[in-house]
Amino acid sequence: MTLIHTRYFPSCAGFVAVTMSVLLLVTMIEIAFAEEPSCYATSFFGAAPAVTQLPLNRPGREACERYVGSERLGALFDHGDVKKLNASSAKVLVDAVRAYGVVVIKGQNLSRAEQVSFTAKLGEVVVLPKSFGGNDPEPSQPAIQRITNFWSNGTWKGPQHGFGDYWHQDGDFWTRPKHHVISVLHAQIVPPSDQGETGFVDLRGAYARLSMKLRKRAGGASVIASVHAIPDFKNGSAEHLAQFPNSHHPIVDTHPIDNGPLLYLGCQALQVEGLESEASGKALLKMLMTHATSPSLTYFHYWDAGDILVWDNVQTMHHAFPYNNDGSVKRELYRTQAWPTTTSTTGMLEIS
Ligand SMILES: O=C(O)CCC(=O)C(=O)O
Repeated sequence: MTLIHTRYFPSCAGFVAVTMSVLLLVTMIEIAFAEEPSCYATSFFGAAPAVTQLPLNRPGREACERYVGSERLGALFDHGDVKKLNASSAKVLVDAVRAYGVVVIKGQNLSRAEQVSFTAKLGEVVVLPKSFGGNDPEPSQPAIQRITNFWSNGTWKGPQHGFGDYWHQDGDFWTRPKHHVISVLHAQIVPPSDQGETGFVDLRGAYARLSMKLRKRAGGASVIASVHAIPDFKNGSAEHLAQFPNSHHPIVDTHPIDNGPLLYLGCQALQVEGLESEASGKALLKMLMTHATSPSLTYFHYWDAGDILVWDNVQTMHHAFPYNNDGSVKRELYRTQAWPTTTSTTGMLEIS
């Protein structure tokens, strides 16, 4: 036995040593020749990656002035004129919205009716009560939300006009699973390029980067979305507001399609239940908002006329940022929304 040991052990150890050295060498060569980490590298923070990987929209990034932050939001979808989008490209788009949170489409020019048709390729089109949009309906297009500082009759809305100028998630007031709303925002006229951007927060990233202690504390809490608390609905008629019961969302939540973990925050105006007191709930929501809106988790989109942004509200918050609204500058965007239609939980979506 001893003989066998002394004869075979050294050669076995030698073999292991040689193998280890070769492996180490290969690893060192791989590291030495690996490409520089790309600024397009994406981290999906628990989302199943997109079936088709897309580059991110980061023009000007080399100057480090814009678009810094989130590693995932703002993928560029380039399938030509979206008026001609076929079902398989629409499927790629819906999957990209799930995986990247926010998708950017450049160089489009859609009429209101064409925007509604495009939105219908992403799911079931949402129609909101007219009074929720500040009584500014688009004539004969109930699914369109006018997001602009001029009324449809051409008069200026005034310096106080604002819509969506706070961090929020569209659709939080719908009872689950209808809270899973995809928004489509199309820019027709935009202010000078350094103003009026839309900011986005990555709520999957916000969960991934939260301390274990805060995850545990937030794990017992939910936000209560009430149409009465949502600033954009302040002009909603009593009749329309009465159609929406409160909706409760666990703050530590999962994505309805791929089950990836995320934070669901709604907006700062919401009440929080599940903690020792209302004040503790508010304090927790404030802390999580501060964490989620930190620069490393945000993407700011600087608009060009013709842009379309498509985003998933379950996994992002957004915020309209200021511009010189003195009546001399127009900002004219149109929003539609869809409930995505899905037949599986793996991230592969079927278009209705
Ligand atoms: O105008 C913007 O930049 C954002 C609009 C908005 O908040 C919304 O569509 O919910």
